[in-house]
Amino acid sequence: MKRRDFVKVGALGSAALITNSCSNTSSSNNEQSILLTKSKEIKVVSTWISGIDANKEAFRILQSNGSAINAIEKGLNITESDPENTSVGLGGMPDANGLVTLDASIMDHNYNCGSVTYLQNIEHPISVARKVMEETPHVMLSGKGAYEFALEQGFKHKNLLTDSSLQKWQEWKDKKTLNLPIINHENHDTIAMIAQDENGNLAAGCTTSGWAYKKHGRVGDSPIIGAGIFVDPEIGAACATGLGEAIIKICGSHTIVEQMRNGLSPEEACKVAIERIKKSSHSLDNLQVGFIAMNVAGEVGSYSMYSGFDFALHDENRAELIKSDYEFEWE
Ligand code: SD4
Repeated sequence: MKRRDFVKVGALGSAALITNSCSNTSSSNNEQSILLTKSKEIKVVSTWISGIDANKEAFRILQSNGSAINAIEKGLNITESDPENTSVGLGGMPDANGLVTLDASIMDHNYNCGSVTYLQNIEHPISVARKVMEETPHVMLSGKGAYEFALEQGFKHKNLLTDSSLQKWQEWKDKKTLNLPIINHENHDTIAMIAQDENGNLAAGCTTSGWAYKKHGRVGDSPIIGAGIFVDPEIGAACATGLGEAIIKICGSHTIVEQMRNGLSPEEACKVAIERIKKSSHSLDNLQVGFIAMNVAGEVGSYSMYSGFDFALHDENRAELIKSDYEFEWE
């Protein structure tokens, strides 16, 4: 190696090594990349208050030597079955046509990933996404094909539209002006999660019914690898919640991981992505986006466009909801 620079990383002060293109460690390694020491402390973070219960289940799995990918799937299944969460699975708000259409994605520490979009009548889209990852040569299945695949894999057809969601949709439809509701902290609580297991491996996942009353056929960021979630085995992982259109435009989660590769802390990296959304969006009015990130050293962080975003953290010492730093005060 011709050049070595040692830097400190974040609060954990983990030693990190920056290599450059002169490095002779690998002929294919032409990029600058921070090398972080993997933490072996199990940990889960996820978006919004629903993350508390989901984290609990994910952490239970990690504690019994489970893998990060199992923790993600089983943790997110909890939120998918919760009829009180109106942005995910059962009880999720329908699209403009009154149909509950679901998006989900999952990714492990080996770049394996799977996702489903526009999936209907299946309670656990995250588990179908995992099947896509493990049982097919594909990354993404959509709509009818995703549904048929789910049935083939043994998932059961289920009506996910609860009386309460149906009633709200009916009231919305009965209004003369069919405005889309604002995506702010009051009307969305999509869950995205990152877990680290005892081997230091990371995995991430996201599951949602998307933007309430969205145009029929609309797909958000959540099932798009690089936008809704991303995991790099040597660097870390990131996930998104909020207005998917703004997140897709900047490949939000991938952007964050690349910023961490350059040596930024998870929070600094999330902030860069929010700044990029500021540049790339025509209007920031009511444009809420929240990112969470974790690097392989176990350091976590978040950042959102507006106040009101929080994330749940569960490790050996605590299970708590943490308020995210943000760009603008929500008025
Ligand atoms: C979407 N990102 O479909 C999702 C919405 C969301 O909490 O996060 N809601 O655009």
